[in-house]
Amino acid sequence: MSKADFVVVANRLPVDRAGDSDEWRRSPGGLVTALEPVMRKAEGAWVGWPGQPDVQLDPFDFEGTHLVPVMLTADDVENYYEGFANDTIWPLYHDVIAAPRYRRVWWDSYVKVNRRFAEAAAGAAAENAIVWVQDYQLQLVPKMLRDARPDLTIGYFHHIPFPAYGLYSQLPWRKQVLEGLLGADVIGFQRVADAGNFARAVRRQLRYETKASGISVPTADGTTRTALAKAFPISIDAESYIELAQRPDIQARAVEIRESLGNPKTILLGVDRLDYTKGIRHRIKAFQELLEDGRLSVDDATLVQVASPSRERVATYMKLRDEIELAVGRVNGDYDTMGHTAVRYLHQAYPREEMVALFLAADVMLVTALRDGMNLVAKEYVAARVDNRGALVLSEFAGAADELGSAILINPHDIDGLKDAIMRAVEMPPAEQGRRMRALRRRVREHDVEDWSRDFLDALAVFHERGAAVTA
Ligand code: GDG
Repeated sequence: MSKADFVVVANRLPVDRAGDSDEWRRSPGGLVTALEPVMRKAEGAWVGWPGQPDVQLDPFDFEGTHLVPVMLTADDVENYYEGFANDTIWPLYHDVIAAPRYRRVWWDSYVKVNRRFAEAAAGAAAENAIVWVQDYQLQLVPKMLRDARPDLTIGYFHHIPFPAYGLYSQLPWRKQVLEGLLGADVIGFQRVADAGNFARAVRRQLRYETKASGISVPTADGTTRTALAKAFPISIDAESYIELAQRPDIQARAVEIRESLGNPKTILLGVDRLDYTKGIRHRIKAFQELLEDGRLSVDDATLVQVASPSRERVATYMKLRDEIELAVGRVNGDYDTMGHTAVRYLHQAYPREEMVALFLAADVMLVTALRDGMNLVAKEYVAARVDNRGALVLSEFAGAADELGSAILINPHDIDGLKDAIMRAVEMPPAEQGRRMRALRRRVREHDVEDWSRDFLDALAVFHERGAAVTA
């Protein structure tokens, strides 16, 4: 295969293989949808892990994309992925909600695996290609790639928060990670505040100069180049949610869901990966107290919580699952009746159609994240409400709060405030629901995931053109 002019590098390939089947399916992610048109047009390549350990695969083509599998051993999965990425970086970057563990063997594995990704990307990229690296699992790849292939134009997008300097500085490898990221020409963040935190860490740790979004990075030949560190808030494929929400079978399913819950007056909904950043316990606590105070009754309010299984081999996640299930069991034990349940808890993953039916069935959507890069669920709920009904309670600690100001914004640590906000949402008159929902939907439709990738790639194109001018 000839080399590609556009290469995406992500921890995972955009395909899945069910169990021991040999057949690949496109995985249903936002990133995959966002990049599909770009990939097809550019005949791009995608470098990533196929999802199963110890499986060595040759590159292959799938629906117009050239896929370049990177092999991870079971040890790599344990140390690079579950260890450094998900037990060091994830908790540290989410404001140490859980304690990050700093283990040198994990770091060594992270360096080794990042190098493997960088080498695979360097091998797949044509002369002067554009390479777009995704997320916190691969923070060292931009620099490794630039060292190996100075001809490339390199972008990096960070899907999770970048923490304040006081927290970031805990990281024993803080300088190496910053240098790794600064290998990119454009470093994209979800929020303006994340880009600001990054620039501050660069100033404090590396003493590089920053001006507006530009960072002066010294190069090997004694000159400097400018890297751009800026917010590019990610979004969703809004149109596809609208289409699903308009389907009669999905609308009928929403009615059926309400019926199977006993047609309560109010359905409250939470949809999250089972993760300690999502504030699921805070949400359950607030709901439980509202039942206890008599402000809500189990006869007319049910909380549906979908908590899709996530990172089940990481100890913190096992503990979290136990805590949440204990809390759900307590509330239900105290408040369930024969005919009504307080919390319908579902530790399962559902097809997208079922998610949209749930969005349509829910009067109140609860997004109570303690820290979240963006939170796509908030945007999906809004997009699905083609009837302009429903109310969104949204944590100010989720990136989505910067754009979705017409939601009821809350601080999830303030349980009394959260309870009041839930009651405001439950009691919100239809006219106000409509007013707010229209404003929320306008924003999500006007800035969808295609705008996101276009904005990012346009910023990167400026560097690409400059590079072309220098080589010419
Ligand atoms: C990271 C950042 C940032 C969840 N359960 C099911 C299911 N989902 C889908 C949701 C949504 C996606 O997964 C989750 O995205 P979020 O943005 O809410 O959260 P993270 O997984 O933590 O994502 C986050 C994001 O990256 C993108 O940059 O926004 O801040 O943490 O699309 O709908 N989908 C289906 N069944 C489920 O059971 N089909």
